[in-house]
Amino acid sequence: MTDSPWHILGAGAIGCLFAAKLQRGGVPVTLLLRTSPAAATLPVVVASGGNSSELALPAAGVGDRGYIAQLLVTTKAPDVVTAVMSVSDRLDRNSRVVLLANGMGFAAELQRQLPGMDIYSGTTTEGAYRIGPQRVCHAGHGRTLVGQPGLTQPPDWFAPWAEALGECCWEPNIEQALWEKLAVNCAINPLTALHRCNNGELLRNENLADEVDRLCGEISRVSDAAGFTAVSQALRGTVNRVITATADNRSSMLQDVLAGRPTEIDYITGHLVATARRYGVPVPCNEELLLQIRGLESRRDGPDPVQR
Ligand code: KPL
Repeated sequence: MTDSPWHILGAGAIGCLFAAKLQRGGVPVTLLLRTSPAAATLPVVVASGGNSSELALPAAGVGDRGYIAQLLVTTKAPDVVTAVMSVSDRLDRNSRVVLLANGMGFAAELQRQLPGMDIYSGTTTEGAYRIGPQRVCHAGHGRTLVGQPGLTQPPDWFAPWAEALGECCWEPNIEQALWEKLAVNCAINPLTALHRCNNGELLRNENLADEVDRLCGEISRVSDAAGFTAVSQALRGTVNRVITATADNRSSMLQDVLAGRPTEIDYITGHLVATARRYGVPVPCNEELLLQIRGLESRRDGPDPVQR
């Protein structure tokens, strides 16, 4: 089965970047596209640090037939469950599924819909964005963590991944790693989307910095209640470090809002608020942001004029 291709669902920037890295490292891949492609391979260009390389990546349609032994899902969070369910008749209990999307909540949702499925979760700080159809800019080299709750040692399939992807590690405590990323995203993404500012503004602007403080206080209390004390203790420092390292970036949520796309708010702040309710922890600032971003989404009428 380790020779079977990794089918990649979600041929956006991260999907194409991972497909290219895996194929270059000798791991077979197949991009799964919404409609069956005219040719068996798709040319994908990856630009990085002034150089660019083109690869011919095998491609197929989600509606095509054939067993899927290994599936990597790189869609946006709200699309994960629907995307996997669209190929569920091509999977069985021996298939392995790696979910690499921002936010939390979809893995549990999927496990409910596909009981017994071998699901892994990942989180990455690789930075990539699309510069055209099948053209990706690899903007920042990052680290990828993959794991499965309760599995301390990496399974056999993981070694070729780690080799092909470079900075890619097996994470025995993947739930904590996902929670830490969620906590950071809760503190940064909704505020930047609401105020339409780059990440760095959250430290430069005093009022926004105070808001980040309040959000971090609430997120830390939920983290403690949920048993992620290591995350809560370091949170404000971690958030400051991420804001500083990504000061000139637009958060993914701001990019979604500006492009008139649905955001990942329900799987970021929505997941935090649901967890807070389960533990009876008040999180009024996060609840307010959740409502405001949902409000922005309901008024969505296409791309922001500055983006057209
Ligand atoms: O993960 C991010 C995102 O934008 O989704 C951060 C770390 C906030 C960088 O922008």
